[in-house]
Amino acid sequence: MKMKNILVIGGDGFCGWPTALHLSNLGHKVSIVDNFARREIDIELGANSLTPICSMKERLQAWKEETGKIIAFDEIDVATDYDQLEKLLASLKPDTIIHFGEQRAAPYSMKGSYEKCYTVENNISATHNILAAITHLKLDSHVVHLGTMGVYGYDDDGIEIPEGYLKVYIPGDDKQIYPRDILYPTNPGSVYHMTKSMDQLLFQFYAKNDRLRITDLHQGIVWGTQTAETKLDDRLINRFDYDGDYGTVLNRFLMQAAIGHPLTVHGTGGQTRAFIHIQDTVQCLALAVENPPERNGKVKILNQMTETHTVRDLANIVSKITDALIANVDNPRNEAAENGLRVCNKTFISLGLKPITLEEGLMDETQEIAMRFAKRCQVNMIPCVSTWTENQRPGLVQKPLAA
Ligand code: NAD
Ligand code: USQ
Repeated sequence: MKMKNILVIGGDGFCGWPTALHLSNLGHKVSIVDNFARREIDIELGANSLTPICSMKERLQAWKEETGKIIAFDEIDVATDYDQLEKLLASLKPDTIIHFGEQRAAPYSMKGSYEKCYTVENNISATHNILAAITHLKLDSHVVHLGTMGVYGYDDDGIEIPEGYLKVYIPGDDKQIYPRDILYPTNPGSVYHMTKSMDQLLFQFYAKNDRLRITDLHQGIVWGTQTAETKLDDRLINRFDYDGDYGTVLNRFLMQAAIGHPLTVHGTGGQTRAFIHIQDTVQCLALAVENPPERNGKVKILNQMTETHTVRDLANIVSKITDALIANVDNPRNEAAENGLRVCNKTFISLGLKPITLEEGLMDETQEIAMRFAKRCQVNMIPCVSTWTENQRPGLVQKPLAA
C-alpha cells in the first residue's frame, strides 16, 4: 500500500477523530484541521459528550505516546478562513482531503432561523472553499466527502437506492431513446440534509469543469463509539452525543437504557433508516482513500451503510438486552410515520468491508460506554425539542402518545 499524505478536515469530530487515528495507524501521514465548532455548540446548548473527551493537544500527545506517530493540527474555519485554508493546502499538497467539516445535526439545523442560516453558510462555504482552493492551486488531491443517505429521502419507491446515479431513458424528438445517468433525485428532510444535496451539485460541477477527483460517501446513521485505535488510551476516547439535537437514535437508546430512561421512540417508530458502526466507518474511509476515481469528470458516489432497521425494531432489540421500557413520544420532525428503505452497498462490500452487525456490537457498546459513563448524562438534555415547522413551536413538550 502506498502511504499517502492525508488532510482530515473536521478531524476533532465523532467520525473524523477515529478516522484520523486509523489512517495514521495504517502508516499514512495525517494532518487534521478543525475549528472546534462542535465543542462550541455543546457549550451553546449546555450539552456534553457522554464520554469525557480530551483537548486536541492532549489527544495528539496521547497518540504520540501510544504509537510514536505524529499527527499535525491546524485550527482553521474552512468556511470563513479561505486564505488560511489555501495557505495550508499550498504547503501540505495533500494526496487526499477527507471532508467531515460540516454542521451535521438535522434537529440543530431546524431549531430556528439562526441555526438554519449557520448550517447552510457553514456547510456550503466549507465545501466550496475546499474545491475552489484545490482548483486554484492546481493540486492533484482526491477529495473524499462525507455525504448522507438522507439526500435521497427515505421513500420506498419500490427500488433499491442505487449508488448515486439513476439510469434513465429519455425519448428524443427524433423518437430515439437516449440513455442517461443522472444524479438520483434528492429529497432532503431537513436543512442539514438539504446542504448535503447542494454539496452534490458543487461536486458535479468541479468534477466536470476542473476534472477534480471526488468521492462522495452517502453514509447512514453511525452508531457505536470506540474503534481499535481510540480504545488504546482513555485520552483517545471518541465523543458520544446523546442530547436531543446531536444524539443519534441508536446511541441515544443505549444511553437511555443505561440510565433507566424509557426509550424515546418518535411516533410509531416505523421510520426505516440505514446504519453503520463507527469501526466500519473508518474502514470505509481507508478503502475510499485507497480507491480514488479516475479523472473522468464524474463523481464517485458510494453508499456507506451496512444494515437497515426501523426505529421500532431498534428499540425492541435494545429493550430485549437491557429490559428498558419503550415510550412512544410525539415526533418533533416532519417525516413519514412509516417507510421502507432498501439500499445498495455493493461497492464497499466488493472492496472487502466486513460489517460489524448490531447483534455483535450492541452488548459491548452498552457495557463499555453507556454504562461506564452513565453518571455523566444530563437527563434534561434528552428530549428532542427542535421542531421541524413553525406551527410546532414554541417549545414542544415530548409527551407519551395516547395508547
Ligand atoms: P461532528 O460534528 O462530530 O464532527 C464535525 C467536525 O467538523 C467537528 O469537529 C466540527 O468542529 C468540525 N467543523 C464543522 N464546521 C467546520 C468548519 N467550518 N471548519 C473546520 N471544522 C469544522 O460530526 P460527525 O458525526 O463526525 O460527522 C462528520 C461528517 O459525517 C459530517 O459531514 C456528517 O454530515 C457526516 N455524517 C455523519 C453521520 C453520523 O451519524 N454521525 C452519518 C452520516 C454522515
Ligand atoms: N428518533 C427517534 N427517537 C429519538 C431520536 C431519533 O425515534 O430519540 C428517530 C428520528 O425521528 C428519525 C430517526 O430516529 O426518524 C433517525 O434520527 P437520528 O437523529 O438518529 O438521525 P438523523 O437525524 O437522520 O441524522 C443522523 C446524523 C446525520 C446523518 C444521518 C444519516 O446526525 O449527520 O447524515 O444520520 S441518514 O439518516 O442516513 O441520512
